[in-house]
Amino acid sequence: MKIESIVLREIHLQLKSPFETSFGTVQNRRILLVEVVADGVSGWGEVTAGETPSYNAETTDTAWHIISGFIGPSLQGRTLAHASDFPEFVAKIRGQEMAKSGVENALWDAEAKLAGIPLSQLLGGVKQEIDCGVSLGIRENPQSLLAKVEEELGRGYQRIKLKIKPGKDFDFVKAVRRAFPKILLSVDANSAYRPEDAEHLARFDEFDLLMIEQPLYWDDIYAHRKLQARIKSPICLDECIHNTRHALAAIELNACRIINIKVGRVGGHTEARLLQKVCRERSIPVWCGGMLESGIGRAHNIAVSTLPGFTLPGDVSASRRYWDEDVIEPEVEVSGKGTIRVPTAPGIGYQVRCDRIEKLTVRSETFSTKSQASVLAV
Ligand code: OSB
Ligand code: MG
Repeated sequence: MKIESIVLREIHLQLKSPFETSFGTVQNRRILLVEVVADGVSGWGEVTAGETPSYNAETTDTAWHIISGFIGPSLQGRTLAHASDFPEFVAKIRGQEMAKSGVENALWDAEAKLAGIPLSQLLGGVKQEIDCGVSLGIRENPQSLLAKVEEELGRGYQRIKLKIKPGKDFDFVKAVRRAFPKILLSVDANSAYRPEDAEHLARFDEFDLLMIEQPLYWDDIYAHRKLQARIKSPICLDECIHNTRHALAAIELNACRIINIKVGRVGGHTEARLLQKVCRERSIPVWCGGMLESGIGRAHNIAVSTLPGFTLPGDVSASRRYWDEDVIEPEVEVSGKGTIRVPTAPGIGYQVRCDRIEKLTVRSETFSTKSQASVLAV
C-alpha cells in the first residue's frame, strides 16, 4: 500500500446523556478521526483517547501532538506491504497506543477495502454475529440504576456492567442482583480502590459477579495479584494491559482471570489480535471494551470481536445509546437477543458520512506532500 495522504480531524460529538465513571463525567466528546488514503482508497480509524488523562495517560490533545508531529509526517509517501507492518514502523515512539491505533486501524480498513473483503475477515474473524453487553455509568441512587438496567435488559443486552466507586458500590450492586438474580452482571471500578479495600471488595463475592474490572491502580499488575488471592470474584484487567507482554505477566502471576481488550489501549488491531491469541491458548476469556466511540471506532470494535478468543459479551452496543446521529451509515444496531450482525461490505463495512464529519470538524491537518521532512529516522 502506497500511503498517499493522512488526514487528521477533530470532531465534537455530544453524548445523549452524561457518562459518569469513578474518574469523572463526560458528555462532550472530542474525537480524533484518521483518514488514510492508500492506493486510491480511504481507510478510517478513530483515536479512543479521552478528553482528560484520567482513564490512561493519553488525551485527545496528546494524540493530536503525536500524530501531527511524528506519525503523519513520517508515514506520508511511504509504502507498507500490510497494516500489520505498522507497529514496527512506529516502534521508536514509546507508548501513545491510542494515537498509534487510530492510524494503524485506518490502514487495516484501507487494506481490507483494497482486498475487497470485510475487515473482520482480514483479521481472521470467525463470527457472523457478536454478543453485546452494556456499560452503565454511575447513578444518583440504586432506584434509577435499576430502571436503567431493566430498560437495557428489555432491549436484549446479554450482560450488564455497572460502573462503581467507593460510596456508590455495594448497595447499587445489591439492588440490581436482588432484582435480577440470574443475569450476567459485572462491575468496573476504573482503579478507584486501594489494597486496604480488599475486605470491602470481598463482600462482593456474594453477588456472583462475572468479574470485577480494574479495581486497583491503573498501572499495577502485582497489586491485583494480591487482591485476586483474597476475593472469589474473577478480576478482569483493563487499564493495566497495554500489550501482550503485560497480559502474559498478569496471567502468569494470577493477577486476573479475564482480560478486557480495547484495540486503542493496546495500540491497534495487530497487537489486539496477538493478545487474544495468547489468552485463548491459556484459556483466559477476553472481551472487547468500549471507549464511548463514534461509529468508526465502534465498527473496528465489531470487527475485532469476531476473533475466536472473544468469548464473553463486549461493551460494544448500539449507536443510539450514545448519539442522536452517528457518523456512519447504517448506524450500529443491536438485535432483540443482544447481538450485532457483522457487516459483510469491504473494510469496516459501514459507510462513513463524510458530509456529516465535515460539519462536525473543528480542526484538521493533512499530510500529503513529499517535501515535508520525515521526523522519525525510519
Ligand atoms: O473502563 O471500560 C471502561 C468508558 C470510558 C472510559 C473507560 C471505560 C468506559 C466504559 C464505556 O466502560 C464503554 C462504552 O460503552 O463504550
Ligand atoms: Mg474498564
